[in-house]
Amino acid sequence: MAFELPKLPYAFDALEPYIDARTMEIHSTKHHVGYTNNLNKAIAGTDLDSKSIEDILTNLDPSNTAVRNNGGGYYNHHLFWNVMNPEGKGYLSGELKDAIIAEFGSVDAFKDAFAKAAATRFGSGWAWLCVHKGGKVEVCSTPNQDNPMTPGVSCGGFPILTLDVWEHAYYLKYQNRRPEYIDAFFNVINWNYVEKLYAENK
Ligand code: MN3
Repeated sequence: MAFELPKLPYAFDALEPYIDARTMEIHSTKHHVGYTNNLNKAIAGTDLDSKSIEDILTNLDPSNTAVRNNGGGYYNHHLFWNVMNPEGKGYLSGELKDAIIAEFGSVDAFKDAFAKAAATRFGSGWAWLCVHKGGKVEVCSTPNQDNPMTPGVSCGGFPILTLDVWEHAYYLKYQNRRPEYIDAFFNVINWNYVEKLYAENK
């Protein structure tokens, strides 16, 4: 059973001026399509063919680089599209806000920690906010397309917020200015969606 490309939940230009339309178009119709197609090729005819993407990433054989890179690419981008919203829908509130303040001391300190994780990830990768069973949250980053669900990566817990820091995610608009792209991201976070993932996975 092949994975289908998840549809972008808004128009290419919906995140302007923070993330430009051309980047969103190429990112979703070229990069995400590529990961999806290559994941399907990598699992075709294997026992992974009938598994969910969460199952595949949780039980990943790290030496299976085709599934590691493309399964991560498939899942990570789908999450990334959904944690963004044209109006920056909602604001950080409720039990997720409480958990963030418990861990970092303040919302601003959390933003600093997340921005630092994103800025200091050398080369290509992702910054994450994850939730552990019991409700504790963690900020971390992974290289390449690694996902926190996979045992042994430099992150733990269930991912509820993510930022793509591959150059293809920002180079057209921001060139080498990754910190500006990270700042812009905070304007388009869909906190309603992040809070829903927190509540479902804490
Ligand atoms: Mn990407």
